[in-house]
Order: sequence, then C-alpha cells, then structure tokens
Amino acid sequence: MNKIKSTVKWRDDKITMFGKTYPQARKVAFYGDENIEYTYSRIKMRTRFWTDELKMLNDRLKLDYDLIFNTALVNYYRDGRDHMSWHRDDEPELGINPSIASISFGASRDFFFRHDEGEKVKLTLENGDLLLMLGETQHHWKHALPKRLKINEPRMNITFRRIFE
Ligand SMILES: O=C(O)CCC(=O)C(=O)O
Repeated sequence: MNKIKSTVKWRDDKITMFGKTYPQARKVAFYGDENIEYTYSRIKMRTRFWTDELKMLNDRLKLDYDLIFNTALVNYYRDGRDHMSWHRDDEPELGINPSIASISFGASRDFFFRHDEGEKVKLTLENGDLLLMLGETQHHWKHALPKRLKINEPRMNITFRRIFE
C-alpha cells in the first residue's frame, strides 16, 4: 500500500452538488493502458500509464484468474471518515455483466452489498483481500463502504476494470 501510495499521482477532482463544490470523500488515482477514458461519479478521467506495482497486480489477475483488465482505479481512504456511497459500477463503457476485481490493503473496513429487492450482505474487507464482482452483480446489487469513525488507519482499494471504447 505504501509503495503504491507514494508512486501514484493523486487526482484533485471536486464534486459539485446543488451548485456547491466539495472535495471527494477519498483520494483517487486512475491508471491503465494508454489513453483510456472513463466517466466515474460524473468525473471524466483519463488513464496514466501503469506503475510497476499496478501492472504487477494486473498481470497476476490475468495469470491466476484469466481476467483481463485495462484500467485500475485506486481509492485511498485516509481514515474511517473517508467513504464510498451506494452505487453500482455499471457505466456503459464497462459493457454488459462487467467483471471487476477489487483488492484491499491497510485497515479492515465493512463493505455492503444491497440487492434491488432489499437483501443486504455485509463483508469485512481486510488487508490483501481480493473481491471478484462478476456476472450480473452490478445489475442487481449496489455496494458501499460506509464511514467508520472509530477507524484511524488508512485503507487502499484498487478496482481493476475493463473499459471498452
Ligand atoms: O473501496 C472499496 O472497497 C469500494 C470501491 C468502489 O466501490 C469503487 O471503486 O467503485
């Protein structure tokens, strides 16, 4: 986590809601093959080229799971105040039934899935965990990483995605 934290260039996007501008509730970096565009949380991003560590993780996902990705979105949660609201990863660029690989480092954090018909699933994502979201997951479930104010340590999450242009 520390190596990735010190080698990626963090973005400085702001979110505008009801005419007011806010900083993002976490730090974000976007890497991958050259010149890929992705609009996420209404922010248009373009890839920076893989760092050695992100490329190594991407290569391992191909080798171990036969999953092919061309981008990595890095989220850094400085402490338990940083969070991610309910959403799906269903942008049109990801195609139908996207495979998404999510790797977590650092502090353990609760992570929730909520089915469109109400069922809720709670996971605790720990240092080194890999979560694969496959098939129709994004079509039927939202996910979120809520605030946990007692947590003072940082956490990093990297989601590998394949973007079709
Ligand atoms: O930090 C996490 O585990 C979740 C990240 C996430 O939901 C996303 O990048 O879309």
